[in-house]
Amino acid sequence: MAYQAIETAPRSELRECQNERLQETVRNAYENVDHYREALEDAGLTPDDIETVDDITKLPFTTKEDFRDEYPDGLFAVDNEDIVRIHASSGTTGKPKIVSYTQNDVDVWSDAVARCLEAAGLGAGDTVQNAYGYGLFTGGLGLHYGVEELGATVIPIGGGNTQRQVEMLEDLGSDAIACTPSYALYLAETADDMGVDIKDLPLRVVIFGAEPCTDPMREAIEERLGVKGIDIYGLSEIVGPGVSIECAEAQEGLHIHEDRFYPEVVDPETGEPLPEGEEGELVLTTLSKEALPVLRYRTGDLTTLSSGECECGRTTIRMDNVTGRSDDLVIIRGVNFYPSEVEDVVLEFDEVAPHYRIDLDRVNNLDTLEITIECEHDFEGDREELRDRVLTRLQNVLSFTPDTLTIEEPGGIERTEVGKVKRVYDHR
Ligand code: DLL
Repeated sequence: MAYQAIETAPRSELRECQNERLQETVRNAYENVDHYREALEDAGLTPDDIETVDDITKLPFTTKEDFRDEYPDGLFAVDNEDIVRIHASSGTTGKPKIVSYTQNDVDVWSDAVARCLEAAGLGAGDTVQNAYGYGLFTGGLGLHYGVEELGATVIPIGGGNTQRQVEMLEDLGSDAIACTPSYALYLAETADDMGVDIKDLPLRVVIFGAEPCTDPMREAIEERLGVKGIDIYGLSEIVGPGVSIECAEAQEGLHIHEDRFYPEVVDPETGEPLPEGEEGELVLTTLSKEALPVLRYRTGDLTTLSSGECECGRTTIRMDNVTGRSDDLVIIRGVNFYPSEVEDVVLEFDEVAPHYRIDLDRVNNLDTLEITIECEHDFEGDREELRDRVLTRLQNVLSFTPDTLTIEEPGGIERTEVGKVKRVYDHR
């Protein structure tokens, strides 16, 4: 069962739909957005050159710099009177990326999120506590409209207010909560402090996203909250949450709503398309956005695509959980690693809590790396001995020794109540 028939349709049917929508999207972009008209002309193309999705690689990429250069509305393809909603991305530097929606875009988005929730095992009669921030961030309203579209009940509590969240879980018996993975863990800690065991409540699903979540982190969420953790992915430039989701049945990769968003994976260095199964940067093209058609957007997110029918019956292609971005790569004294690799190692240890931070600095012209971890509440062993074991494991995996490894008391690492967690602090 799926929310829309297209999710389980034969590939040939999906392909036809993609071809048609790609042509319309390219035409919309070319005719209504100067940036795209110029980019296509520079590549010697007209919309007639794009007949099927096999032609997509002829198109130039769109990058986050294009969004910045065209700030605020240079990439919009419709007039103000057709725009019903504006959102913005949560960038950490410079101007945010402004995105817009027509009424039809909002409807398509709500449908995409409803499909996600259905894939996560939710339906009419369920109550979803929405702990994503409401406002310019797409998480809050995106999930909100999806829950309503599904016919389920939404509790629009928004981010933060954690004790209240726990009370709502208890008093209203929410079936699901939507939040970032780091917040799910913070919720568990807060509930512990309040003497509430979330495992005893009706809560059965956490829809987590907006941040990477490694496998050990997911296990910690599932164990502490007594739930199934379902990963939802998306980004403002393409739509917001709802580009893809894991299905509750298999939980083996995230099904992409391919009739709405066309995925490719490319080599992050060269931009060359990579064969299925190879990890690279996810590139997405919107297939039905009216207000903001986006051609071949370089998401920066690293993943792998895999096709083949899933045990849930969906025929759509799946992407691996995103555990890093091409621009997350930490380079320190010539050694490269992704923060998720540190997370993987640290969380192998039962004595260590699923929280960490990485500080990079430069002392006397030399890069330094400090990793801070936190021990679990019930840890009563020798900290020095634990430190040595974690250090040895980090050395083996990263081929690199942090200059300092600090073990904090439980709760010693600052938690993020609202928005996305920040784990890497580069002071260089
Ligand atoms: O984070 C949209 C969203 C809201 C997704 C709620 C899921 C749930 P932005 O603020 O534009 O949009 O940030 C998009 O966040 O390019 C990824 O780097 C990261 N991201 C989003 N979902 C995931 C995920 C929202 N499931 C950027 N796993 C993306 C890993 C994710 N990273």
